Amino acid sequence: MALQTSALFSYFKVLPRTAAPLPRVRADFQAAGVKFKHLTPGSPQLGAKPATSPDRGHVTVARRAEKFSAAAAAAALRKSSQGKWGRRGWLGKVALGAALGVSTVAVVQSLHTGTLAAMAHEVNLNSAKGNWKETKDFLLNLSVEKRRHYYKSPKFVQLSEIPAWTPTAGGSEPTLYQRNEKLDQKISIYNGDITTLEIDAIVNAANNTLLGGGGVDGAIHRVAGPMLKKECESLHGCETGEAKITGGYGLPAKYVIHTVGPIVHGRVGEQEKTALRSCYKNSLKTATENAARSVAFPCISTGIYGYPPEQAVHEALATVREYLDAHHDKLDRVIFCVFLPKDKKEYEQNLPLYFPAAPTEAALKSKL
Ligand code: AR6
Repeated sequence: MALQTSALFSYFKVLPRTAAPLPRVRADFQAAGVKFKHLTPGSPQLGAKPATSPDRGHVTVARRAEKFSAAAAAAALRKSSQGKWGRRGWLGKVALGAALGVSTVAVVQSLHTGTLAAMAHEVNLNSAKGNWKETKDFLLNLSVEKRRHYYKSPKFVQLSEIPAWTPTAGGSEPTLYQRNEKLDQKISIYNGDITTLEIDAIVNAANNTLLGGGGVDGAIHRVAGPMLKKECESLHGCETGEAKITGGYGLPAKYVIHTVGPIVHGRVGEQEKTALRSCYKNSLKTATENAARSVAFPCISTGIYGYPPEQAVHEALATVREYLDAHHDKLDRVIFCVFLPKDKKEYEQNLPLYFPAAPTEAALKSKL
């Protein structure tokens, strides 16, 4: 941008001193649909009364430009953003901006916002038409404030509204893991709908096709919109225990990490346990590989796939604890998003085993 800005200034400097660029400028104006009759090398405003400074030319033209309506200027800028001027498009905008007395900063800004506005015009998250890659890139490059215009629902929950885990002293003995105060700040239980979370990534409990389904998968696809399915189609399914990432589209989350949990028929065996742990581990790995620092998990496999929630909670907590022990610098927050009251209870009861409080005096004494 610095380079572009200095190029803009050099272009300004040339304008009043030489006659050569003027026909080109005029052509640019005409191409933009602006009737700028007075802007000729021999006109009293420029050519016949040579400017002694770059400013003078700018000011004279600017005064004349007051006659132009804002609508004409907007139309000209719009035309320019359609690429009609090819590589010279931005120079044309600058010349036009100068002619209209617009500051260079404003012109440079218009280059940026004009492009975004043009893209925004094409983004329709309720339609499967359009290019998912372009839409995804567009949304990922927006600031969070700008991305909010595209959320399907006006209701969203910011990370700052979700409290970190506070271990309760005395309620966590005997524990399975060592106390680590830093990790407590990286863990939360959130009771509610995962599709409302404005964080880097939410995890989807999907199926092997990745083409949508019921439960949390259905909810995520509904809010994200049809572009999500289009991107999922390009992934060609997902093995049980693996994870794949897509954009979030109409969701407040930037990314969706799709994982496929094991289906449990009857008793939970080693295979199901390992597969469930892989879901959590591979989802976290996918998050960190994509610089997603806040991640929310639903209770994978515990709905339609029939994994008993009171057993699944241990695989979830152990895997997240072990991943955080090894990669705490890559993650700011891991949220266990519990939807049902019984899941909330399970997590509240079991979290102290994996993220324990400091031992109480009684516990310390009993060890002596
Ligand atoms: N937010 C958070 N959690 C939710 C939400 C929500 N909006 N909706 C449901 N849950 P399930 P699975 C909880 O059945 O067992 C789909 O058809 C729910 O209460 O969604 O892994 C897929 O396509 C439960 O605790 O996923 C697969 O075919 C948890 O999410 C299959 O279901 C998981 O329940 C996957 O089954």
